[in-house]
Amino acid sequence: MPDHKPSLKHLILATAGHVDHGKTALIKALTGIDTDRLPEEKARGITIDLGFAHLALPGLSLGVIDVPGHEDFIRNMIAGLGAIDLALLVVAADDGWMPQTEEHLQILNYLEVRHGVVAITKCDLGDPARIARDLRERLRGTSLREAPIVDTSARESKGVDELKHALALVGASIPPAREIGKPRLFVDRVFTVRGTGTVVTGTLTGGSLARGETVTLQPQKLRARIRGLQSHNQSVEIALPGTRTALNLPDTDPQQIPRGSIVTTVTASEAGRAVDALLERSARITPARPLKNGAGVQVHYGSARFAARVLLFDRRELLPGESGIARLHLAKRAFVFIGDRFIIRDASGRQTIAGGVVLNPEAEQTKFRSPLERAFLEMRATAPDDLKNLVVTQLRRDQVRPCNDLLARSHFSEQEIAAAIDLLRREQMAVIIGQFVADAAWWHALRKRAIAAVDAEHAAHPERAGLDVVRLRALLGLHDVELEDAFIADLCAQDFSSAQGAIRRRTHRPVLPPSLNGASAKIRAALAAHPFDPPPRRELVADATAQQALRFLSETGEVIILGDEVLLSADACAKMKLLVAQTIRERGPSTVSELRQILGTTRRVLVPLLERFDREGLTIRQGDRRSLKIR
Ligand SMILES: Nc1nc2c(ncn2[C@@H]2O[C@H](COP(=O)(O)OP(=O)(O)O)[C@@H](O)[C@H]2O)c(=O)[nH]1
Ligand SMILES: [Mg+2]
Repeated sequence: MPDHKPSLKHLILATAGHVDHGKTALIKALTGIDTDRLPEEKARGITIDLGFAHLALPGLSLGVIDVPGHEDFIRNMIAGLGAIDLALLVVAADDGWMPQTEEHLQILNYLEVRHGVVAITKCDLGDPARIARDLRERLRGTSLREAPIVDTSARESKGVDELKHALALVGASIPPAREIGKPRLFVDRVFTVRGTGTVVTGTLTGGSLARGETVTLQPQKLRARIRGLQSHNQSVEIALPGTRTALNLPDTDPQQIPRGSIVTTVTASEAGRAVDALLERSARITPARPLKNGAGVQVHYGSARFAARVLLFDRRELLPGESGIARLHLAKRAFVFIGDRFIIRDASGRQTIAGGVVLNPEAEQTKFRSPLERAFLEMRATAPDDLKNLVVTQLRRDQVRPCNDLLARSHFSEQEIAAAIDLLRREQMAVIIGQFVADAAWWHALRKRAIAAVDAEHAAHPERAGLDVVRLRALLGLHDVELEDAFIADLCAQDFSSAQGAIRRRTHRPVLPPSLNGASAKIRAALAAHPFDPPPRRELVADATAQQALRFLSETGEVIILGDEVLLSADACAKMKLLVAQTIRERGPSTVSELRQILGTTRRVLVPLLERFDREGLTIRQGDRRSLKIR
């Protein structure tokens, strides 16, 4: 078993450089592994597809990806770079800087590969000092500007130890692979092993994968179970981020898992066909053709390639040296995260024309050129890797989101996101309400609106309990019952309360407006005159004014409404309750008719009243008799 000692750092290294400059030979000299394994590669003597090796250095485990240098196979080259930590840029002493040296460097730059070592190869054939001077010049201003340069000759086995030393040194300065609980394996090979079934290999980032775990293959949304894993050709229980990993997915069909698929446990959202991004064009691109709005391109993302159309946000073309916001309409669905880097090549796949970083992976749901979206994208583009900026922009645009869904597809763990939300809460830029997080300014404005509506209701109808909760919900316009509930609970946490379907200020006491005094006095008098057998409701409440008075008396609890026909004073109701309980206790289970005689009332009143007592749990009906429910 390979050790997964915490002290051992796992990183992925990829080669880069022009064809025939000795990349494959150098990897063999470093690792002892010949990465050109295809028969065609052997026959032609060039690398066509990705090759893989492993290099163990003190404290460092390097997964090695050897890429093809030939321009015909750039797409395979980029597929290997989806998630690498450092580059080994190779330049032959006898050949110097060549077109794919330049193109590969631009690609590394776009992908923000900041760490690397430069090897001058075939030093037995040329003058490395002259090449080194040229290299320093060419690397100026690029992500590899500070990379050490090492002279090597695979033919004469020279410089290999120096190269290992340089790699160890650079490797030591790279932070360990991030474990954010969001593993993604970018599939670059799929094959079937007799007796084992389907195996996929790729570079694992963002989290670990374990044996027995259920994973999703994206974008095809296939579910699969991991039966076995290998890291660097050894069986393991858990594969760690930053390692080359093979997964045995026995129940899947290899035909359904093309290169470019992503194996993940992240289920928070779906793959989509539109992505908003910040595009950047290197000033070094020659010939300096513009990238036109609406152009068809190839997008290389992870180990996948997509045909796509580029919509520039606010310009007609993007020139070398410029950057701008764009929407990519993809020919097939992609599962991308905010902050992911990608490469854009022209439609015919001859030239690398731009790089980009994802600002919004769920662009399908948004209108590209709305002012809101514009503000969102422009602000996000200023710092696409800054978590606080991501949270702030998301909340400004969406106003409110379930906490667990916010930035689910980003390079940050749930804990990091929760901490960022909490920081914003303390800075009073965000509020947390139950399971939701909201933009503070928006939330306070909504609260203000709700409070104004409650106050207006109190002013207009002092006799009522408060603002009907159904009306309040409609007024909020949140279109989400859980969120409405959270809002109301938050409102009722202080100063407000909710009862009988109404929201009111806690200080609000319903008072009868003078205009209803007469009507309510009449109802009270009529109920008091015959407390146990009052006149029917329709006689007591004959008009709209009486109706309002009744509503008030009922909300204050003074009058009890029994169904559509009967009103009782609360006082009478309480007395009858005592009498019913007392009678049954003394005489045993009683019929309606017996109780009616003892109470001196009518069936019209007594039947709905007993039903109410049943509901309240005082009495229970057995046949035609009522007994007391024993609790
Ligand atoms: N003289 C000499 N030839 C080399 C050296 N390294 C590689 N080669 C040869 O250069 C050719 C291309 O090497 P290869 O590793 O396939 O280049 P790649 O296309 O960059 O992977 C092969 O014929 C190698 O034998 C070296 O250090 N010195
Ligand atoms: Mg090669």
